[in-house]
Amino acid sequence: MGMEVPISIRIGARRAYIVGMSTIDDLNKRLGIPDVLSFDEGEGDLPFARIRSDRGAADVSLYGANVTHFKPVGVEHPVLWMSPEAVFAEGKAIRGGIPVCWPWFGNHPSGSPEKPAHGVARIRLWDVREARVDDSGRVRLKLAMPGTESDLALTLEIAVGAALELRLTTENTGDAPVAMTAALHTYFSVSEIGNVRIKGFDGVEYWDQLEDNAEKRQDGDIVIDREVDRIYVSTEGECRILDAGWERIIRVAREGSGSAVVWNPWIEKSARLGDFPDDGYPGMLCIEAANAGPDVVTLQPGMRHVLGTTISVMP
Ligand code: TA6
Repeated sequence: MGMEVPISIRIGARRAYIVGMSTIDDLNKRLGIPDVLSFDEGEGDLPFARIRSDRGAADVSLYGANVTHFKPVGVEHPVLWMSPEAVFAEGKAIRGGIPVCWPWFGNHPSGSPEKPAHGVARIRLWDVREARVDDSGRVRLKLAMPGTESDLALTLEIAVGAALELRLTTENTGDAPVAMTAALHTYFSVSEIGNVRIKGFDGVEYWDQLEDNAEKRQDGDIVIDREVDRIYVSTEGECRILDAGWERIIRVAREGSGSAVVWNPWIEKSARLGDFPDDGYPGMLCIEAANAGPDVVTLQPGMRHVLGTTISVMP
């Protein structure tokens, strides 16, 4: 399939998005839940789901299936970071929240300009398949990326309560094995990067993407005092972001993820990114549940793979 362009129509001066042949009004009629879930046109007139459960709030851009906002009830600061210079427009990845990197992480192995960095999922308009409140009071959305890429079909399940859960399911709909890499590219909001330590990777090997993937080993907690762009390999466990400035610990659990990416662009790279403010890097940190680097998933025909992450805040 070629790159899908979101289906939208212009109504007068406004642009209306047809999400899986549903307008925003259709979505609200079909899937809206009073006081809990509604759909609207948000930044860039893109379609958004707004979730307000009694234990947490979240926003989801249907363009890119990006959870752009998450804040548990009782937590003072939002958990996810969004660049103030993020561009919300077709063809551009949203700089912040949780971009879905799929079905390749980083640059495409072919290097073809037809294949955008971090894949196609984050620049497609997704359909909404299901919306419900589960027995534990969590609001659950199921989104589906239209079409396939290399015979791979993709859905994302999002659950919002005191914790945020994402499960990205890839299915091989073809008749040949397909190799893929992926990441839930989570941008976390932190008080100040100098106040932060990351626990959970002590002794773990990583590929340093700033040194041609040189293989190194983590000694103790991760402290960010320069540009960091690392793929931690053969690691499945949870990690914790200790933020002394906001006196909180963000817990990041992963499922179906054999690797984790840790990134902060620091000064020079931030300056090179047009949608990233020069003074933005001290307030953010990416820790990504991934299948990246050597952690390639090969899906046999008919097989499914789930890549998941659960994000929560501990006092
Ligand atoms: O996850 C880290 C990384 O691969 C970095 O190398 C940097 O490129 C970042 O992703 C953001 O990529 P993007 O294509 O969203 O600018």
